[in-house]
Amino acid sequence: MSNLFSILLLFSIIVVVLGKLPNFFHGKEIGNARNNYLKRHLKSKNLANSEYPWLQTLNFTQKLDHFDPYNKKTWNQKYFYNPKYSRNNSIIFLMIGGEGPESGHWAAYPEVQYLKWADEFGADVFDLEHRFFGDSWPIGDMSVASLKYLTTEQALADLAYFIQSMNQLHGFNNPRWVTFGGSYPGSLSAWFRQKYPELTVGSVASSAPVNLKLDFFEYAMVVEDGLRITDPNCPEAVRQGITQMQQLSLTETGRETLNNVFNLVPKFDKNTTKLDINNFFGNIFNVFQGMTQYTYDGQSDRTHFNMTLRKMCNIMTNSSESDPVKRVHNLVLWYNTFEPSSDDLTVMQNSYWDIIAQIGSSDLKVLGEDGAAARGWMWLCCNEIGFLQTTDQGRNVFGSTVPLNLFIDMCTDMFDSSINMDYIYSRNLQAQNYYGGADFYNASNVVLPNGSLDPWHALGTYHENQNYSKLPYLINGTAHCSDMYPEYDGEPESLVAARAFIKMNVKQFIRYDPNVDGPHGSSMSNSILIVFALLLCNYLYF
Ligand SMILES: *[C@@H]1O[C@H](CO)[C@@H](O)[C@H](O)[C@H]1NC(C)=O
Ligand SMILES: *[C@@H]1O[C@H](CO)[C@@H](O)[C@H](O)[C@H]1NC(C)=O
Ligand SMILES: *[C@@H]1O[C@H](CO)[C@@H](O)[C@H](O)[C@H]1NC(C)=O
Ligand SMILES: *[C@@H]1O[C@H](CO)[C@@H](O)[C@H](O)[C@H]1NC(C)=O
Ligand SMILES: *[C@@H]1O[C@H](CO)[C@@H](O)[C@H](O)[C@H]1NC(C)=O
Ligand SMILES: *[C@@H]1O[C@H](CO)[C@@H](O)[C@H](O)[C@H]1NC(C)=O
Ligand SMILES: *[C@@H]1O[C@H](CO)[C@@H](O)[C@H](O)[C@H]1NC(C)=O
Ligand SMILES: *[C@@H]1O[C@H](CO)[C@@H](O)[C@H](O)[C@H]1NC(C)=O
Ligand SMILES: CC(=O)N[C@H]1CO[C@H](CO)[C@@H](O)[C@@H]1O
Repeated sequence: MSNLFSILLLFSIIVVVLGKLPNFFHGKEIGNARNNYLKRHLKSKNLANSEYPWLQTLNFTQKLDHFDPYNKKTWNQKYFYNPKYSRNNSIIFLMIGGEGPESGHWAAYPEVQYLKWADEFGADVFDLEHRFFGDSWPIGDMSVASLKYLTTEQALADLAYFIQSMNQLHGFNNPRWVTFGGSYPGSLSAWFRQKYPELTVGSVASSAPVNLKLDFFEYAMVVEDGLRITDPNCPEAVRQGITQMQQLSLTETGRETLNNVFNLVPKFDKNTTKLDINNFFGNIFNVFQGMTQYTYDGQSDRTHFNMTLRKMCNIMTNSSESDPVKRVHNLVLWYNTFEPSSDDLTVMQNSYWDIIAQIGSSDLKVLGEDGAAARGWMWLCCNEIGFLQTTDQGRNVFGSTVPLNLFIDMCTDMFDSSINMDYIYSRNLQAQNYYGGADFYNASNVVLPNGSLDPWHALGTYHENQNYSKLPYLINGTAHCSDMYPEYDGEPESLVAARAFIKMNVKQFIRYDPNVDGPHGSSMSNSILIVFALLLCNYLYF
């Protein structure tokens, strides 16, 4: 573990201090290089190469548009290649990059679970960065016209073309690829098995939301479940705080109180609109999200001990603080010490329009690395996958403080007026129909682990079919992507069992079966199948 720590410490020196972006934005941590082990920061890429001399950082000539045969444009897609464990020239593991810069750690840090398995099974390892994130730019700006090329279908087709090309380049013999991914890349890993089954033998899709719900109010409900499991008095304590804050937000003097308690910058004033107030509650909800989503995770001491449901409930039920609103503020202060959103930890950034001014730009220089990642992620959500984390339906202790409208407005304000309610709804519906959602997701040889405390697990799929190894696995008492991280002392038994289950199935997937795999594998008819799949996409999508 000491190795992991030195990596974490190293990164704390190069923390990107964000101007106005919240530190936890829309279900995703932004720009905190210390912490985000899973989507390790771009800045680390050069360090990674000196840390892991065996790791190769390479470019792949990728197609711009897989669905237009007349479009011959190409671009450089970044990938990592780790041949350290390669013993077989046949078994290949692919880590799928997601909504942020991909770093070498996920291809090379030996304690990461799937890399331990790569070592054991002698696999070649690749890690492909997602288009429009990190260094992988099909087009050098993020205008709406350019972002039309940022879709899940293009990203899956990138993976397909990458796999086919690597098979040729490396001359893999009877290639048996297994894809891995966590969170949104977990969804891609699941969908890739569904859409391109002939290119892989199996997939692990960790904490994969495959239900593309636009209004993801269930997130808040799982947070509440987590509070209740932790301490039966905790949900009520949260409800008291939020309800009082909501009442305060309705009057001018009440808003003045909020200004003072939370040290808001900018302050609520006479010009404050409903949008500003929704945005404020969105920022408050972000803190509850950030404290829950990685609770007890193996990524660092911070998530083991400090950013946990337990800690959150201790603060929210603190009997030495009689004011429920101040308890919420204590929570914000606590969270800021681990996820600073500005230099002054006592300040709460509170401007909707500052966020829009940054993420609303299509210029990569204005956006910066973190702004670009946030914009790309928002685009995926607004344009296809939904996942908008509201509190406006179902039972939950957050009341209706974070309505869907906040995010619909955000989509329109960040992109343009064509990205409106109708557009967002219809694109989301198309995507849901295309992938099938939680109920109609279907593929063989796929393990779908989720954590019971992870709010994202509510969008997972749980229909099992052992006949063709569609294998959901709910891990009791863990959070987001917990199965992917290095082992740690005192981890729950359920996690140990989950990893063993995943590994056992990966082993099954890659098992060489001469009756099924001919001498040249099963890839003969691939190109025909792919052409067919592409036509289908064309038909459905463009
Ligand atoms: C990959 O291509 C980018 C430009 O798209 C370039 O900046 C970078 O240096 C290339 N990296 C390698 C390893 O060739
Ligand atoms: C590769 O692994 C398979 C089993 O997974 C084994 O049958 C085969 O002999 C191995 N090939 C080499 C070159 O090690
Ligand atoms: C409110 O908006 C008006 C018009 O934009 C502006 O003149 C005024 O200074 C604003 N008031 C405050 C307190 O910001
Ligand atoms: C987390 O909290 C523990 C005490 O509970 C403390 O010893 C440790 O330094 C903290 N770690 C981090 C990274 O904040
Ligand atoms: C409890 O509340 C008091 C008064 O606000 C504060 O000083 C203390 O840090 C709080 N403890 C926790 C665990 O939040
Ligand atoms: C689901 O996938 C399996 C394996 O590919 C296939 O045998 C089965 O027919 C599919 N079921 C449906 C309803 O599509
Ligand atoms: C699995 O296959 C068996 C035998 O073909 C069949 O009876 C059973 O219904 C199948 N189970 C599922 C979940 O499809
Ligand atoms: C999950 O774990 C908790 C505590 O470890 C235990 O009380 C509970 O019964 C478990 N739930 C299931 C479904 O196994
Ligand atoms: C099988 C299973 O555990 N399904 C659960 C998935 O998560 C939702 C939301 O928390 C639950 O309602 C399901 O029971």
